[in-house]
Amino acid sequence: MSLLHNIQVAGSVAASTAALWRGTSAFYRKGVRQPEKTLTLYEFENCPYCRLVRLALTELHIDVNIRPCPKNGTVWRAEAKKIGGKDQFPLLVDDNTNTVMYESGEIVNYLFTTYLGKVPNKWQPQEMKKLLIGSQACSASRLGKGTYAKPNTQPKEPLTVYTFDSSPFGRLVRERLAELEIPYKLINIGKEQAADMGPANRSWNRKPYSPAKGSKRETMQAELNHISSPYLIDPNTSTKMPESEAILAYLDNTYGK
Ligand SMILES: N[C@@H](CCC(=O)N[C@@H](CS)C(=O)NCC(=O)O)C(=O)O
Repeated sequence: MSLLHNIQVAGSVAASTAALWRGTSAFYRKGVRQPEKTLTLYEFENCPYCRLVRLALTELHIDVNIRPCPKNGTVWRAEAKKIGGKDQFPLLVDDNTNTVMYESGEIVNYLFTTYLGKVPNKWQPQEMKKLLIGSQACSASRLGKGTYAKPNTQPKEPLTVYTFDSSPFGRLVRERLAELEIPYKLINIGKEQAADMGPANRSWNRKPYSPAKGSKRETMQAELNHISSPYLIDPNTSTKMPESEAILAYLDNTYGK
C-alpha cells in the first residue's frame, strides 16, 4: 500500500471513529425479514443524513441499490426529483410496499418497523440525535470527499460492492463511486460474529478464520473465494477485485474523465 493511500486510510479510520464505529455489526440480522425486491436509495456518501440510513441498513443486514446524487451531479438527480419531487437526500424507494420517502429519521423508523417489526433502543429519536452529531463530525472530517460530482463516463450495468458502512477502506471506494455517480448494489457484510472483527484476514483471536454458518459472508467466500471490504464486481468489464487502492485506480481509469 502506498504512503498516500495509508494516509487516506488513516483519515477514514478517524471518520469512522467520529461516527462511533456504528454501521459495523449486523446487530439485528436474526430478526430481520429481508425485503423481496432490493431497496433503492438516492443519496451521496458524505451526506450525514444519508449516512444514518446506511448505518441502519448495515445493522439490519439489508442490501440496497445506491444511486449516487452528489452535488452538481447530472446522472441520477433528475430521476430522484421525478420520483420524489424535490432535490433532497436521502430518498428511499421501496417497491415492496410502494413507498417513496424523504427524511432520514422517518426512513430509519420505516426500515426498522417494516423489516424488524420494532425500533430498537439504539435507534430511538434521542439516540438518533446523538448519532447524527457523530455523522456530522464524520462528514466534516472528510473535507468534501464523496460530496461533489466529477466528470465521468457511465457504466451500462450497475456495479456490485461488498462493504459495511464503517469500513474505512470501503468508505474510500464509496466516496469515489459517489463522485463518479456510478450506480451500484451495496451488499452489506456487517460483522456477524467475534471472529469477523478486525481487518480482513487478521482475525483478532488468531484462529483460522471461518465465516458464520449460513451467513452472507459464507456465500461471499463460496462465490468469490474472498472476504474483505471493499470487494468490487463490475459486470461491464468482467472485473472482480478486492483492495481499495486498486479499486480506486480501476474506477478512475475506467469511469473517470
Ligand atoms: N431532514 C432531512 C435533511 C436532508 C438534507 O438536508 N440533505 C441534504 C444533503 S446532506 C440535501 O438534500 N441537500 C440538497 C442537495 O444536496 O441538493 C433528513 O434528515 O433527511
